[in-house]
Amino acid sequence: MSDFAALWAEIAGVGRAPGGGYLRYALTPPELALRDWFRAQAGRRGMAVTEDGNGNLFAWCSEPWAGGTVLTGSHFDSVPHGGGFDGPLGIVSAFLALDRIGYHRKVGIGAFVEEEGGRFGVPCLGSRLLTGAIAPDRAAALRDRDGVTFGEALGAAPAGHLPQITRLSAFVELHIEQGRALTTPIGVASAIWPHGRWRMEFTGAGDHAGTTRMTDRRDPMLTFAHTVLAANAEARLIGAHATMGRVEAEPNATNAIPSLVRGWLDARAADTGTLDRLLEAVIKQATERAGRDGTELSVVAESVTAEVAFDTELARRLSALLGDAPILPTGAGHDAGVLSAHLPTAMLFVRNPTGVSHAPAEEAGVADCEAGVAALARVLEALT
Ligand code: HGY
Ligand code: MN
Ligand code: MN
Ligand code: MN
Repeated sequence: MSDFAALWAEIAGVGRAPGGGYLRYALTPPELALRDWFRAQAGRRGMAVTEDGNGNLFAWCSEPWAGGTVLTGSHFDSVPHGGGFDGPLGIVSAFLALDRIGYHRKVGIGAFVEEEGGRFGVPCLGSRLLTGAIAPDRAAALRDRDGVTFGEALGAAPAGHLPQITRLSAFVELHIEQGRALTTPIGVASAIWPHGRWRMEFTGAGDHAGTTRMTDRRDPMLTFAHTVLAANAEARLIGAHATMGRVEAEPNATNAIPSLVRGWLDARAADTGTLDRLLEAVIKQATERAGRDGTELSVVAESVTAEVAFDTELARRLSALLGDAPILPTGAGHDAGVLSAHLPTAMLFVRNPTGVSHAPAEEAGVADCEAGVAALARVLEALT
């Protein structure tokens, strides 16, 4: 068994979900088990482990936060029934890359909390807190589906912005590629599409399914259904991506017209202008339809992530170092995108043969993962 396969096997069973994929929500038992594993791996390598008071964990070869340190790493949490590579691949690869190049370097490994926003709703919550991109009070008050707040799950008020982040000389995140764009084992990221999550609440009048005449209804499910179709159509028209993958209905009964439907719009586009136009078009259609249905619509932006252009020089340098690895953009969000506003940042992508992610079919071949470790080792060696 290769070094990669052996280390990967240690975590592959953690948080496997009945029904397929993984359930590794932030700060729940499977994710906490992975954090313990992280501490043990760091300890085995003589690395000091620190926490930043925001739920992010770090292992350091050198003095924590020392000037000129290169940080690498990713996240352990998953979306519901997500793949096992999205996140953990970057952390496992980081330990193995250091095994190759030695621990005498100014390198740290980060495990960022709640990257997916799968539990508390805001993606990249840990890196946003660390960089001051979200107020600690707002983060502390975010609730999961059981009503538990992030502050309660963390066991303390989040510490918020750590100015020492800017002392680091670079952040390099290795990540599985999440679409069908990469046909060689390794690629380098150029950009992240601007994207966001909007909670749309459609309010109508709850009533009896059997006795309410069709003409007397104010059914928010109709407005929601129209909005789902409109989002899809507008995204196709504009050349962007729109998804409504999460929905809640109240009272959620077969024999009652719902009083409320809550649907989340995930919208992404190659540039901000296109994203703005998409959002405007979807809201316009939803509002018009609400007028016809006698329902009401409110829209709340839960998180908006601006377009990220990674450091062009660094991307070119890493591509050349890796034998002219392709440089490509992605529609997926990453902690690297948040950190890129504060320090030179790059991402390495490992090929995904199924092209599927955020679903159980996400895959990466062992040989490609080994190539990823070798690539990250070369990069860390060159940057330190
Ligand atoms: O792209 C996303 O949905 C998340 O940031 N991983
Ligand atoms: Mn993800
Ligand atoms: Mn990820
Ligand atoms: Mn992501």
